[in-house]
Parts: sequence; C-alpha cells; structure tokens
Amino acid sequence: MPVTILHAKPYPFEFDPATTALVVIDMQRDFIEPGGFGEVLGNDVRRLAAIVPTVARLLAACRGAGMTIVHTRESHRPDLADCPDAKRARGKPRLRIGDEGPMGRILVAGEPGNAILPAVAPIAGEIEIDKPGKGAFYATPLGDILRLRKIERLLFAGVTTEVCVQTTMREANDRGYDCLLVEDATESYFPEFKSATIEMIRAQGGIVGWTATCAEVEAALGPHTKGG
Ligand code: TIU
Repeated sequence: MPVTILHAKPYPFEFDPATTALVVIDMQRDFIEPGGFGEVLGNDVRRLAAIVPTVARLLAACRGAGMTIVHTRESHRPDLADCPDAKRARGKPRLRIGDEGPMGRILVAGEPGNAILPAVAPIAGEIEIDKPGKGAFYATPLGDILRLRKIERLLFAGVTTEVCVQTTMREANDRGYDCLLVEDATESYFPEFKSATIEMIRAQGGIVGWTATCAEVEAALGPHTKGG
C-alpha cells in the first residue's frame, strides 16, 4: 500500500488515504448556534464556531486526496422512540429533546437546528450518519459501511471533543481502527476538557490514538491534494 506519513503525537501516523476515512462529528447548528441543544444544556456555544474554517480546510484536504468522508449528526426520530427517558431528562434543561425551540424541535432529525453548518456540509457521495447516542457506532450502520469500504484508519474532527468525539474514538479503537484526532478541528465548551482529552488520547504510547494539527494533515496529504 502507498504509505503517507503524518507528523503526529505520540509518534508518526502511517496511513493510506484509500483505506482511511475522515469522520466529522456533529458540526450541527444544535451545538454551535444559540437556541439549540448545546445552549439549552447551559453552555456558551460561541467558542465552537471558531473551528468551522479549520474543519472546512480539513475537508478540502481529505476530499482532494479522495478519502472516504463521513459526517455524523446527533439526532432523534420525530416520535422520540430512539431517545431514552434518561437522556431526555438529564440536566433538567429548560427545553428538552423534542421540544420546540427557536431552530425547530431540539435534536430532532430534519429540523433546521439539526442540520450541519453550510460551510462544512456533506457533498454528493459522502456518508451521513444520524446517531441517537454520543458514539457514532451505537445503533447506526457506520461499522458495516466502513467494513464494506475496507477502511482501516480514521481521522476525527468535530464537536464536542470530550463527549461525542471521544466516545466515538473509543468505540472505534475497540473495533480495531487506528484513530487520529485533528486537534484544531475539534472543540469543547470547556477548554480544559479539550486539552485533557487530547492528552489522554495520546498518553501511554497512544492508548486511544494519535493527535495532529490540520496543517500536519495538509502537509501529509499535500502530494495527493487536488486544487489546493
Ligand atoms: N453536550 C456536549 O458536550 N455534547 C453533546 O451533547 N453531543 C456532542 O458532543 N455531539
């Protein structure tokens, strides 16, 4: 296989773009814009918007290299049959999952607030996964789709670092994937949780995986990248 070497921590990450997917987690209005699920949980959502240009750059680099691209959305069925009572009650929010908010029903598939931001939205041919949990493998076809495409390694971006991104990386790690988190293409409502997550992923020789910056991914993919 043609090996691409990415300068990463704790040591170089070797991959073939043909068998590597970029997984962009939950870049949805519900988490990044006021009035969605993130804000009703009591978070200041403004810090998440800052990574949108970096996620767009990462998407461009991975698209240019012909990689498989996966986008996830945390979302529930309109009848909430896939939403555990425990999840709906957690935190006693002002508006709960399924309630009508300023961007439509909170965290419900198809509602305006559940959409991925236009700057990082899926394009034709990319895989979209609606997931009822924090991890993208739970109760979704993601594992089967990656297996059919013979994907062996995953690059991760999206929000939030310590919740849906980390949960999905741990699910993927246990399923045998080598995982790399793109540090500046992920964000948390809590800066200290983001930095702690990055540290814990790459500690102990990469117990969960690797980390690298978007520029390091771009540098590694450079020869493959079409049109910048
Ligand atoms: N609350 C929080 O930090 N995150 C979530 O509820 N979901 C995701 O991380 N996508």
